[in-house]
Amino acid sequence: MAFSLYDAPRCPFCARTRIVLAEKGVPHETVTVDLAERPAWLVEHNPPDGRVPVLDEDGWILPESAVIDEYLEERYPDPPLLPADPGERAAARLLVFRFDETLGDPYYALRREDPGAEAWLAGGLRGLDGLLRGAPFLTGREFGLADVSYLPWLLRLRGLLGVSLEPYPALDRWVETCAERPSVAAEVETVASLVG
Ligand SMILES: N[C@@H](CCC(=O)N[C@@H](CS)C(=O)NCC(=O)O)C(=O)O
Repeated sequence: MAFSLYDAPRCPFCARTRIVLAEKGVPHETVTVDLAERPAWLVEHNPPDGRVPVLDEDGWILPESAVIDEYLEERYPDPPLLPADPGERAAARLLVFRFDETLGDPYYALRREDPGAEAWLAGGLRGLDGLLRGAPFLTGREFGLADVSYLPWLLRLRGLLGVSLEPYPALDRWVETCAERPSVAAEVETVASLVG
C-alpha cells in the first residue's frame, strides 16, 4: 500500500494530517499543491473546491482532515492518539467536532479583520485555557487527536498573526510542551517559513 498526501504547507488542516502521519511514522509521499492554481485533478478528487488535505491510498481518495486523522488512528492504532476509555474518546472527539465554533471561526474572522473578532477569539482562547488548567492535553492525559486538531491554528496565531498567548498561561504552556514533539516542532518550522 502507498499513501500520498495532497498538501499545502500553509494549510492548517493539512498540518493536522502531517502531524498524525509523523506521530505514527506512516511512510508517504507528499504532493505539494499550489492553492492559488489548484489543479483540476484535485477538484475532481475532492469536489466542489479541491480542498486539501486529501489522502490517496493506492487510488482510494479520502478528504477532510478530521476524517483522515481518525482513519489513520484506526489503521495505525500504535501509538494511540485517542484514549482507551470510551468516555474520554468521546470528549476528545467532541472538541474536534466543535473546532470551528471554538477556534476556527474566530481565527478566520480575525484574519478578515472583522469587527469584534479579537474579543470573539479571546473568548475561545480563554475556553481552551480553562480546559488545559484541568488536564495536560486537550485529548486528556496524553497528547492526541484533539491537540492535533487545534495546534496548527495556535502556531499560526502566534507565529503569523502576532497574537500573544501569554494571557492564557495553561494554553501557552501546552503549546510549548507539544512543540517538544518532533511532529509539532516540524510545524513550528513550517510556520516560520511562511513569514514574510
Ligand atoms: N474541512 C476541510 C477544510 C480544508 C480546507 O479548507 N483547506 C483549505 C486550505 S487551508 C482549502 O483547500 N481551501 C480552499 C481554498 O483555499 O480555495 C478539512 O478539514 O480538511
